[in-house]
Amino acid sequence: MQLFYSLTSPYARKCHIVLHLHQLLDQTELVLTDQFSQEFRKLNPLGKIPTLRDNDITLMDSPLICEYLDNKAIQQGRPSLFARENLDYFHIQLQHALSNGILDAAVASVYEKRRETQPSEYWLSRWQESLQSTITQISTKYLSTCTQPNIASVATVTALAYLDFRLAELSWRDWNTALADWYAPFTELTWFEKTSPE
Ligand SMILES: N[C@@H](CCC(=O)N[C@@H](CS)C(=O)NCC(=O)O)C(=O)O
Repeated sequence: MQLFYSLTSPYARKCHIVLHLHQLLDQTELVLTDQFSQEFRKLNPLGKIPTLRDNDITLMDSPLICEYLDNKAIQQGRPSLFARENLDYFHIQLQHALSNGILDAAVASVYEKRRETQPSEYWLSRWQESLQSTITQISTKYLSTCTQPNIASVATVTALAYLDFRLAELSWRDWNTALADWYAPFTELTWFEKTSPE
């Protein structure tokens, strides 16, 4: 398999973490990618990172890529990170989706701040409001445990790490100390350190 990625893409980092947790790294070539390259656009017409290629299938969109990797790991005898056939399945998918939503709002804010013209205060404050309310909802309703990472905890950790990396001025820990306490131990784990952009 080949994972087309960049060191700073949080969506790619989530897939990279799944490769670590599922011990699939030795079956995967990590290909550093420039999203503007025409070669890459032939592979993924959306020009979005990450993209996964495995034999004759090419997948984009990190939730789909993570699910594909999870399938592969199950076939090799490892337990699912998606809690398949479990009552928690939809709760876990919901936390995954909310965490991706944090990434979408955060990445959009970063792009907006890089605009050559004046960034839109309207959009920046809308995205900040989404970040703040989603962090509260995840913290009060969906937190999964640190001892057994699953796709939900991986996605939330990835999203919070991206806020630290690109939007540290938001000081998200001040919005929710419970989530900050939950997050802290993850930052000591090997898979967190080995996939860090810094
Ligand atoms: N929904 C996609 C989002 C991927 C995405 O937006 N990736 C960014 C990098 S962080 C990208 O490739 N941006 C380039 C662009 O939008 O042209 C996913 O979950 O993989």
